[in-house]
Amino acid sequence: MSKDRKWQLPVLLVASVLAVLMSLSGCSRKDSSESEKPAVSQEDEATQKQNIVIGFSQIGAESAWRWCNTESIQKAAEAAGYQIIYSNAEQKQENQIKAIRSFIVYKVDVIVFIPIVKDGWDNVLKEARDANIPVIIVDRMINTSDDSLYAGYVGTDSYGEGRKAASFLLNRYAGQDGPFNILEIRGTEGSSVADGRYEGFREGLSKTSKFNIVYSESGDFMRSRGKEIAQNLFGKTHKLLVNGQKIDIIFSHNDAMTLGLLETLEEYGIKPGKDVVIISVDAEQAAIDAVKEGKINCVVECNPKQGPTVMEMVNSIMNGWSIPKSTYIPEVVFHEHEDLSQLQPRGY
Ligand code: GYE
Repeated sequence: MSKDRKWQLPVLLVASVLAVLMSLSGCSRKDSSESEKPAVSQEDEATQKQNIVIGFSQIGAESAWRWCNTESIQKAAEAAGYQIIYSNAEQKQENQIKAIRSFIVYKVDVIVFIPIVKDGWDNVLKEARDANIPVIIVDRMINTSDDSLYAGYVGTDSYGEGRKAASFLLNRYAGQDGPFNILEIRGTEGSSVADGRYEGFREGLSKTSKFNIVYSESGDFMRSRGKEIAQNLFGKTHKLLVNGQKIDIIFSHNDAMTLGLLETLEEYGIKPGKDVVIISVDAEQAAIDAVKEGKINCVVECNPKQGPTVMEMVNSIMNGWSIPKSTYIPEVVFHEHEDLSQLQPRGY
């Protein structure tokens, strides 16, 4: 991943170093009257873009997906000529709240933020609204009754991803009676994507009664947790049994957890993709390779390359145009028996 990020600041330092950065980078805040000036030459336009500052609050670096997502947003900002202040919250909501407050103090032009969980943002977003700073929510969604707290959302249809995972199973087991037992490994507790995948999966499966979700646990979207869950469940017997019930299918909410799980199953002599059907979400390169090797049966794509769309939204906002309240990035499904040899490298 890129090592040339302009500013990558520990969250607690954000507020204190912002003033220094202003002088170092020569970036000065555009005052509101500037935006009312008439059209200018291309050169001037580029200079104006340079003056636009985005405060970007990212969740952390829990997966290859997340790394790619961070890079996509940073590179797209750079390509568009915007300055970006990056803050990594290291998986803590309180760090995100502090980062957003720092962005408000700095008077950034736009806040781009990826909420780790759904709840608990209203206060800080009201502060941003009071300061007239538009907020673009990316990737995960918030729970709020006040839509005016954000300009728009750009991200993934996690409910749809859950449904796609279910419909893979409906097709794969068509004509078979069951029952089939499912183990689910969920993403971060309280996050919109884990909830969406959870609900969409169940909604999709509700068309038949032959699937039973017999066990579900959160692995926080982390590879180490996927490994740990498999160790705790199967470590003693080295058999695909949970509370005495045979597991036929594992649905894992992301590739990082799936890859950790695969490693453990193989250590125990269990063949993923054959002894147990594996469904994952994200479609990072390692998961696509596992599909090719027959170790994962289906991967529902979740596209981390959200940067260019986010920058289109920033551009619209800066021009005073309204943006759609929700924009979903298109996503596909990869599955066994599909020829994936011509697939472009995923880049993450
Ligand atoms: O699936 C996972 C990441 O929020 C959609 O978070 C994202 C999820 C993605 O860490 O790998």
